[in-house]
Amino acid sequence: MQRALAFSMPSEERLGDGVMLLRHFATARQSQLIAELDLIVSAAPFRNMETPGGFRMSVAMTNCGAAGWVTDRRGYRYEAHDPATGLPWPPMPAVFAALALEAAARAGFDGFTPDSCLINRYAPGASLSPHQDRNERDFSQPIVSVSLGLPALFLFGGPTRAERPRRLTLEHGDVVVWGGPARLAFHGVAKLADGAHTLVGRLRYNLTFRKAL
Ligand code: MD6
Ligand code: FE
Repeated sequence: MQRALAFSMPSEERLGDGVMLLRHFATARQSQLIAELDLIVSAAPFRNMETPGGFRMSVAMTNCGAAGWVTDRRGYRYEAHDPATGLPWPPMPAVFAALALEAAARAGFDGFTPDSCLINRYAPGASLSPHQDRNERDFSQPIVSVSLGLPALFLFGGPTRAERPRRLTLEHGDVVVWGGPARLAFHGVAKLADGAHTLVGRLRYNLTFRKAL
């Protein structure tokens, strides 16, 4: 008799110019990724940051790597130090950097060496309103996004807010790479539905790798 597969088979889907969805690409590394995530969070705890407009974000965030994305009343930017502790952000684990490099290469972006990984934590009800990622210096570098835990509805639009976004369900282990002509596409995450993931519990994590500096 054939043994059950431990993970769904990875598959690749080009969603448009510069956008690639790598289903289950991160699943085989899930235990290492979560172990490293727990270490990062013990040094740089999740926090709900404030937007420049004074709203508290429903998504909790932390970072690793040389540069961490932050927001407060003074604006959005990258910082070398965690404002909550005054310490440098924890270093990027090798398994994170390798995953991002390999995923970017699958999408046609060779030599991706991220210096920043923003870690988002969604509890049921949390959401991220549509935005562009434009605090990085070099838009020729792609972004690699890794989803862990509960599935989320990802809204992926165009270069302005006017385009109707396409709706993608991102599941545990899925990786999205985007760059080139899609680098400044608007995108957001709908309110997370409640559920339970066997490894992660009632949460979704998203790791977003960028070359910020
Ligand atoms: C998230 N992701 O999936 C939020 N940005 O939780 C992002 O904002 C994002 O997934 C740029 C590129 C890929 C992303
Ligand atoms: Fe984003």
